[in-house]
Amino acid sequence: MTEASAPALQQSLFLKACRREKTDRTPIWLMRQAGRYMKEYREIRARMPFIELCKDSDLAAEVTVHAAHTLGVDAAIIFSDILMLVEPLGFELSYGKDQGPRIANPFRSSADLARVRPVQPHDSMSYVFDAVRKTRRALRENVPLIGFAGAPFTMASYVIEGGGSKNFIETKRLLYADPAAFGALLEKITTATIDYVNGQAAAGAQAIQIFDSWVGALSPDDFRRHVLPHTRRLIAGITPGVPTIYFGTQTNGLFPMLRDLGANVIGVDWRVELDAAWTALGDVAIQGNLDPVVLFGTEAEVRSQVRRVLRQAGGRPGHIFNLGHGVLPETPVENVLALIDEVKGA
Ligand code: 1CP
Repeated sequence: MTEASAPALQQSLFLKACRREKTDRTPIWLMRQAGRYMKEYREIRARMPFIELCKDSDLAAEVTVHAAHTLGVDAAIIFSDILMLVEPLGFELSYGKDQGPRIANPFRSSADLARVRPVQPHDSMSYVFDAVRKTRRALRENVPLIGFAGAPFTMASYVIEGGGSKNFIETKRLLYADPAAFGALLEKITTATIDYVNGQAAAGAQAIQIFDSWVGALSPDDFRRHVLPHTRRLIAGITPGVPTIYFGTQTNGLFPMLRDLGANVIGVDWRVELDAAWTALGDVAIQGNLDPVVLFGTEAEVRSQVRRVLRQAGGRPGHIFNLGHGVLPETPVENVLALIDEVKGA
């Protein structure tokens, strides 16, 4: 039997919820559960740059497993970054101290298409597959491992802007001025991403999350015409039987279209009531949706907001508790532990 099909894993709370089966309690994990809010992570990062840490499969596995086991969450996520895939695509990636990602040679026009390379993930991303194998081996047998990648639009926004963005002016400028070049870029990213996430599943990841963190910047019409077909192709290309989570923020206006993506689980942020989101999204599992900034409040407030989210889920099968976006760097660890304790005790 392959590890991925081991009964303890397949009967885990998280994978049952992905399949919308009834569970004894609501499973929980947290986006960015391994990161700067943890002392042990800051100590490792003091010794080495972020990209080096991602490429050291032993340390990457250790960071994932340490976070999952100390928090006692119901799933672990590979320690990496959505932007790592841009390197083999032909972009020069760096992370400044306490800054987000920077790309030195951004994509700005159709002339740049020629330098976007096809990716052979088994060569260029083998360090991630090694990390998946090592992490899977070290995790408890009932804790599923989530592999991940960025969605085509969110990835394109980084390579076009050259980093994070507020208004996505360069991204939209290209989309409106040369939709064919924009489409060709998304096509190349999508093809590379399919092979990349399937490689993670083959190495031992039990589920795949697609991060579309910035998709909420698009109008519904632009999303439908220029982005949705690529995202749907990505999800359709994921190995059958591997549950897929599609996560975005500020996606309320896109809900009717997200039903067509083919994902098993949709992640929603706190800008929408969980029960309203579920009604709009229909027959899917739902992941979310506590505001990560609630964790900066009192413990009593954290616990009361957890109960509110659980009330909204209303005991429907297929709720995976999570934040509406990642844990922020300055978050008090005690409140993260209180959050998890409240979900588990409910
Ligand atoms: O130590 C450091 O200084 C680096 C901080 C850091 C970390 C811990 C970055 C830089 N990435 C990560 C890890 C990471 N990134 C994980 C694995 C850890 C876990 O979840 O436990 C994952 C799943 C990601 C995914 C990721 N990277 C997303 C999607 C999720 C989200 O938060 O929206 C995005 C948008 C990124 C880009 C990125 N990488 C790093 C930063 C600070 C950012 C965001 C920058 C921006 O605002 O544009």
